[in-house]
Amino acid sequence: MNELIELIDKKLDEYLPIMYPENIFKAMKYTLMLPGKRLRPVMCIETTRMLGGDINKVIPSACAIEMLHVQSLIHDDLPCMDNDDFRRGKPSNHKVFGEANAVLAGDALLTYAPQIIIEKSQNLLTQTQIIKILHEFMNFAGAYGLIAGQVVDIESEAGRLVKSKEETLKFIHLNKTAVLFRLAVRIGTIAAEASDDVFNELDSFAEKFGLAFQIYDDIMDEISSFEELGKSIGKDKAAGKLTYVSLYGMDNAKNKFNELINECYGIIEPYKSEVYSAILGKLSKRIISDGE
Ligand code: GRG
Repeated sequence: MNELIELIDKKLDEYLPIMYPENIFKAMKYTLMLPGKRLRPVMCIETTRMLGGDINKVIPSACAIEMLHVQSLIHDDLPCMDNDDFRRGKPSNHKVFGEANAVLAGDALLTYAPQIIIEKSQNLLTQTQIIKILHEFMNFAGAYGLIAGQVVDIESEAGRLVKSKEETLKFIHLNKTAVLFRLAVRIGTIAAEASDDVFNELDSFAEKFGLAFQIYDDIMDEISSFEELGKSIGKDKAAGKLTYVSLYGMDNAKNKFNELINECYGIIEPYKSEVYSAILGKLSKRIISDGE
């Protein structure tokens, strides 16, 4: 797992040389190179590996997913969105580079990510695979995915609910969080040329993982610390935000998290992946340790 993270860090650094005008590249690289968990690119690469594919073929796409994720973090922290001063243990992008540059750095990462997929996959993947991957990327990043999740999140914070609280929360979790895990696993599966059945099974795994991960994030916002998370905590509760914990209570949140993680284990077990076992184990251990 650590070797994979080192490989991803090296490639991200290599793919993004600093050029003129330096400020934009520095802003893009600042949040990108801070120590995130790299869960999405790790899951993308591990999916290809455990399906018998060549991991080198999927590294550019895995890095592109991290760029998209980082773009969403930079924009999410802006004063017009979640207004967070810290990210990955350091001042957030707009605090260091100013709001205009943070908006532009996010935009630049969002457009550079598919460019990397196209340029760096040319001799590794077929044209059909590249087009499929780009289609997945656009679909999940746009108004039918990540952006939809963020819009409904903002609307719900302002008390504007079109659907029930339960339906709204599920929509936000599926679109704001689960989509990027689904994107990672779907692209890993495309690169490994796996069957449709495997594709659908792992897609369902990624969706459950994404829902569990957002519940984990909601729980951590209440029980964790700035030192552990690298971002401000307790903000959701203070803002009266719609979260799994605020809607269903802490005990139910933990139960639902455990249920989803068990379902994830059930799907992934036959693939005998040490990396996936480590990821699932680490998340559940943290939640279990809270009750001790
Ligand atoms: C795609 C154009 C476009 C816009 C994005 C701002 C926005 C719209 C969406 C926000 C998405 C968001 C920030 C979701 C939160 C998901 C989440 C739990 C993030 C934390 O992920 P970790 O813990 O973070 O994996 P690290 O820093 O470890 O990578």
